[in-house]
Amino acid sequence: TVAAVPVTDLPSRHPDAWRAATRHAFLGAVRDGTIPVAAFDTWLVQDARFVADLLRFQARLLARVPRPAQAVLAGGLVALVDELAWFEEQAALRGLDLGTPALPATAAYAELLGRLDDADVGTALTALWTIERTYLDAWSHARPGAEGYHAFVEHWTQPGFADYVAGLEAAADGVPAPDADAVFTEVVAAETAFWAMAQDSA
Ligand code: HMH
Repeated sequence: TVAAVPVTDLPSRHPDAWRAATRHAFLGAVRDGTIPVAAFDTWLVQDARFVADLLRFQARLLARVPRPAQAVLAGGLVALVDELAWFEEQAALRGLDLGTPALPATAAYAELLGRLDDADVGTALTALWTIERTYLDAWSHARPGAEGYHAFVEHWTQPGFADYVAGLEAAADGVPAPDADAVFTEVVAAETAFWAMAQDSA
């Protein structure tokens, strides 16, 4: 058997895919203020849907992770419940309807999360780490963010979020995935498609 790959090696094993997901033009536009308001609002509504999908996925995954990973996943679940409330507040402030249907990239990402229910635990944990690590790095690229977007950028680059991602790293490395590269590239492609969806909507 081949030695397991630590998850933090995955970005450098797939540099082009990683760059596409974490240096996307959407983030650059949030940083420099050229993001069309409609594109940002589309992102916000679709991401609220994604967070609701992720919360359900993570609840199902929590039920089957080994003992040491339980605390980090449970803590993350509570954070996702708060996160949904935060999205609801932001949507209300901006007059957005969170009942807007899922766009194709959101629906495809939900379908990927559904398939991960049938994957081994190591693969699902590597996917979860990739989901969150991509977000942390992507929003870090948008720092400090243009006027009006600071709260969003800060939200996703808080030290507490980085700590959570570090916890997920330990959880994922505790249960090696049979094909970490495959699940990593699939998740990263879904993240790239998600940014592109928001940007192309405007
Ligand atoms: C698309 N990926 C996407 N949205 C998010 N909120 C996260 C990751 C982080 O939870």
